[in-house]
Amino acid sequence: MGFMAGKRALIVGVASTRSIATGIAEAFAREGAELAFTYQNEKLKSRVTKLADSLGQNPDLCYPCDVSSDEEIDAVFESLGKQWDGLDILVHSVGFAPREQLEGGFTESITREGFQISHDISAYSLAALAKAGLPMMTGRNGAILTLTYNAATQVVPNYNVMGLAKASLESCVRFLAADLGPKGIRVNAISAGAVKTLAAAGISGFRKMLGYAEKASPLRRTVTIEEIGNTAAFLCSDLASGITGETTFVDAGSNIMGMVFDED
Ligand code: NAD
Ligand code: 0WE
Repeated sequence: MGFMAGKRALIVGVASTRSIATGIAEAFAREGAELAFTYQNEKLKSRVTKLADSLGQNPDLCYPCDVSSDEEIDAVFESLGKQWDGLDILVHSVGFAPREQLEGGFTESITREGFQISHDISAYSLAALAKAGLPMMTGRNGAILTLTYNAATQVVPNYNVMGLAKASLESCVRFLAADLGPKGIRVNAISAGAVKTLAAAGISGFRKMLGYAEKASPLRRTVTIEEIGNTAAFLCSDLASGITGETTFVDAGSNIMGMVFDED
């Protein structure tokens, strides 16, 4: 029996087979959890129902949810509440800034609108989902997990306003953890190393960044969505019952390096 048997999880953020949320769903399913999903828009619906189906899950438990809409967030839990009497796990694997925010110098590229959108979609949405999901999650050893990136605390060229949004997201993890701990809900983040997903496609210089990770990380490689999924499964299971408010790096060790020399 898997270590997540009997757990019911809602996964927000599947867009393709390469999504980090897909790696998380695969690990959760392998460990015996029952899964529900959301998709951002109709264009992504069939990809998400296909994944649900391929993991032996009920594809009817896939709901539309653009996280910029309070109505759509509320509707997810209203629908899910008719199928499940409670929810153990909420996975938030969503991040977005308008593309032009992610190129050029920070001062030059940042705008009020870019700031607002990136913080709304990438940080506020965690609090919004936690708030709406709370009635279903209360009193059952629940866990909430989000995905962050080291540029929350260390400057990465071109990540720009998303770095600020991730800093806000990581703080949100701590405030939620303090607030929801007494209700039996743990809240954590995984800070993942760079992975080639849709959100990374078309970012100028992304290939270079993966190449850098292969040279500069202690493990001399990038990480996979399977590795992130396995850590997610641990953090959301009762195996991690003593861990909350924490950001766990799954980055082949990259974040520990203060300086890196060429190796040749
Ligand atoms: P992805 O493109 O596969 O996933 C991003 C998801 O965000 C998609 O499913 C997309 O539909 C969703 N999304 C965007 N705007 C939305 C909205 N308004 N409403 C609902 N959903 C919306 O890419 P990914 O790399 O798997 O990203 C998942 C998370 O992992 C993000 O938070 C990202 O910042 C984080 N992360 C990614 C990397 C990386 O290198 N890929 C590294 C560290 C952290
Ligand atoms: O969090 C991310 C990706 C975030 C992201 C990506 C996009 C591309 C498409 C947010 N918004 C958008 N908007 C789009 O229109 N990562 C950690 C991956 C990533 O993105 C970078 C990186 C890394 C690493 C952007 C610049 C520099 C490094």
